[in-house]
Order: sequence, then C-alpha cells, then structure tokens
Amino acid sequence: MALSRLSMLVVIAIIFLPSIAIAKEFVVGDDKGWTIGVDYQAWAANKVFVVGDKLVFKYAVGDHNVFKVNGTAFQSCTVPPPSEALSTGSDTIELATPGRKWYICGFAGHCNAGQKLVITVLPNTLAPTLPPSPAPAPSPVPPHVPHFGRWVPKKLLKGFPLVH
Ligand SMILES: *[C@@H]1O[C@H](CO)[C@@H](O)[C@H](O)[C@H]1NC(C)=O
Ligand SMILES: [Cu+2]
Repeated sequence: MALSRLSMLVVIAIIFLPSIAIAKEFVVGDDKGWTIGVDYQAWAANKVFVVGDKLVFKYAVGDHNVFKVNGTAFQSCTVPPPSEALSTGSDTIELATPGRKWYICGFAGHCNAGQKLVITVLPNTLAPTLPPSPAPAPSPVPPHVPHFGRWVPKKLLKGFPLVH
C-alpha cells in the first residue's frame, strides 16, 4: 500500500537523517584548548569520532601549532617540515577517513611534554554502506565487451554488437 510505504520512508528518514546530517565539531581540549599540561588521551577517551566530524585546535597564534603525523613520528615526537604546520590558532581538521590519526605540536619540547593527540576515527556506517542501486548478481561478461567502470544493465549490453 502506498500509504504504509510512505510512512515507512518517513520513519526511515527520521531515524537516519539526523545521524547523517549532524557532523560533530570537537574543540580539542575543550576550554583549555591546544596547549601543554592537558591530558589529551583522557580528553579523547570518552569520545566517539566518526568520518565527517571535525577537530578544532585552538591556541594563541605563535604559542603552538599543529602537525598531522604518522604513528612513528607521534611516538618519537618527530616534527615534520615547518611547511606542513597548521598555525592559524583555530585549525579545523575534517576527519575524512577512518583509522588512527595522530597530531602533535611542533614547538620545541611541547610534544614530549604531552602536547600530542591520537584518536581513532570510525567509518560513517550509514553513508558509505547505502548502495547506489540494488547490486546485481555478478554476471559472466565476455571479456571483449567494453565496460564502463560500473554496472551496465543487461538490456544495454544485449544491444551491443559483440565482435567474435
Ligand atoms: C612517518 O613520518 C616520518 C616523518 O614525517 C617519515 O620519515 C616516515 O617515513 C613515516 N613513516 C611511515 C611508516 O610512513
Ligand atoms: Cu605547543
């Protein structure tokens, strides 16, 4: 029935839309911001980071900066070239991919003093798993049929002159 199908869509929309639309913005360290003397692992411990969320590093310009580094550089506090620094005093980083993300301050001694943050970003379970259309069963396509980098309806392929 059209009505029940419609109400089901409404229910689905109510359930899922907010979680897709609301990307969270985390101010690193909250009121304390990005500085020395804050336990950023404690800060991150009770938070869930999802792809699409943002980190905002807030600090007085010239007092700190932000480098995105790998796990090795994070452990050893190896500062990348200055050209890679974020230094606006309000650096927003969108968490674009899932996985571990590491950030350090590049000012001498700051990382070793604990101005470093590691988080784990979870995939957005909703957006990427919604298939663009019902996935067809993989069909044996002759190798000489030109493929378009995506699924082509069989109807279309039948019209294609196959060279044998
Ligand atoms: C990690 O980053 C450092 C410094 O930027 C670089 O030299 C090193 O090759 C990187 N390690 C890996 C495993 O990517
Ligand atoms: Cu610093």
